[in-house]
Amino acid sequence: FMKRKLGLTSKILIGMTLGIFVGLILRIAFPDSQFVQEYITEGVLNVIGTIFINCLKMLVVPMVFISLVCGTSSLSEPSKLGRLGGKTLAFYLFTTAIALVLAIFVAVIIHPGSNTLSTANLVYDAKDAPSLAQVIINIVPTNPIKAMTDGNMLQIIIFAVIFGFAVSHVGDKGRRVAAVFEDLNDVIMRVVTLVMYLAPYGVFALMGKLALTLGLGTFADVLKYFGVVLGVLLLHGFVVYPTLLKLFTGLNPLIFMRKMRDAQLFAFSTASSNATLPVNMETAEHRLGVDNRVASFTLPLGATVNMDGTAIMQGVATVFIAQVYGIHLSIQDYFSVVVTATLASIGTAGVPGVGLVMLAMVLKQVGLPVEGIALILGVDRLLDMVRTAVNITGDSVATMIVAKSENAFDSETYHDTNAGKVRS
Ligand code: DAS
Repeated sequence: FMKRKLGLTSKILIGMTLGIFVGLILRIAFPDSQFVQEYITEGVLNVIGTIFINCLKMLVVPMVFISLVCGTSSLSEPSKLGRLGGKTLAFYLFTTAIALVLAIFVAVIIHPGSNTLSTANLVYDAKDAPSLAQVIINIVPTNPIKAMTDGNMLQIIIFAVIFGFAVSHVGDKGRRVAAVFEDLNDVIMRVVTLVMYLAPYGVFALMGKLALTLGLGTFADVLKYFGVVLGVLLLHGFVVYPTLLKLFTGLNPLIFMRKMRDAQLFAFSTASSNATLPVNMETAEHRLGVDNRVASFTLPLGATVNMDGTAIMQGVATVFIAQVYGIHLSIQDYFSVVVTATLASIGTAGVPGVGLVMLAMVLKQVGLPVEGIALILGVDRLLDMVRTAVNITGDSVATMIVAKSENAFDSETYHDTNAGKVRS
């Protein structure tokens, strides 16, 4: 039974549960053991978990470049590319703004931040985030190969789109080049499914290490903050997204949510949109029926510019910190939080903890003390995992809506429960 029937999702969930269980047992049995710390937490678990994440990250640059060249070379008219880009960006900004308004509204109503929290001697060194002008200038790579070695996603996307567009404008030669990229795309997607076999083991190690290192003490005083962020994340992920999908495509959102489970579990375990991108693309194209020419564009772009989950954390954190410091925020302040957080999410890549870097930028914008971030650091890792799952789900919802509007969507694949299932 174990061999044949268990799908990847169940194996990942078993890996996750076992990891947490083993981690907690070790933590209780050997509370301050140097051996456990050195050879288990930082040893075996750290090695397996990091190798698993690196296997995923290893795929991101080649897969995004190859798949984008494939996708854009099949979009012959420039107007199509423009329309696709415009629709995608508009929808990303729209859902991020909804997420922020929802977050701020709930945080103001529930009022998680009370003045009882001590704000004495808090320290947080904020890394400077790039200015908006710098972000826009940085989008064009001066050296595409360097952009690839640096993993600069926006620069890789721009270069691949221009290169792919040029491929579709050199006649027969272009068709031969496009055919090569189609084959390479199949190969890279096969590598993705091979890496997915590692998931149960990788997730076991990641959860085990987390259970061994997470300080539960900090939860007490910021439990309300944690609860509000988690609540809005779940609301956005399980209510807003299914509603938008139903509204804009008429499709049954339950099928979407079920098929997105693997990608969401990857995002939760890795806390990295970038690392989850290969799985999200494989899901979109092979299980949800989205055509490569849309998914290859909207998902890499979304992994970088669309972070609804992160925006929710930023909205709640801003209100929470203002409440703890007893600082009143005006409607204008809230509005500038929405604008700053939406724009901040554009310039940063989908890697663990990037949400906090952007939060510092948002707090500075409304004149709140940045060291207030020190209050929420302790619970940020767990929230990062949940908000990353929301981030990539948001990318897929927008992809489905854009694909359907561009007739680049195969309804049969979407309704086929076994389409593209990874059989291990
Ligand atoms: N972990 C980031 C991501 O990959 C989100 C965040 O840090 O808020 O999407």
